[in-house]
Amino acid sequence: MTQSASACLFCRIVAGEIPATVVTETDTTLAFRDIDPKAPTHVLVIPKEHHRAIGDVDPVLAGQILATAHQVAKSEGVDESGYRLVFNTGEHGGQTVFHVHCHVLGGRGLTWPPG
Ligand code: DGP
Repeated sequence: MTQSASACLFCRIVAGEIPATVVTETDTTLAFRDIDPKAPTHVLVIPKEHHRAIGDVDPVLAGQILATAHQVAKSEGVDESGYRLVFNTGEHGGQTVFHVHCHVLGGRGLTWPPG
């Protein structure tokens, strides 16, 4: 962790200091709409606890993030048509917010490979 939790954008969303459109939450995770959506469904699922990247998350919490992501796909109605889960990680992965987050993308045909 190179950023203090108090300075972290997503920790501030968890704390209610910065508004976000919350889709769902659990004891350990929060799902909210991306501010700059790249698909009709674009939701971010984060752990409420600050961790920099997916490699820093213990397997139980990682599973909770994935379970919430799947729940979001169902509640958004994209689980049947298909969707994509993405963890951008580090500089080459395109991570810009260093609080681990899972992008849930769906609602249109997504291309491959990514840019
Ligand atoms: P990444 O590039 O994987 O680190 O994605 C970070 C995402 O966070 C990006 O898609 C835009 C989103 N984002 C950045 N700032 C905010 C914010 O203040 N609110 C919300 N809801 N999303 C944000």
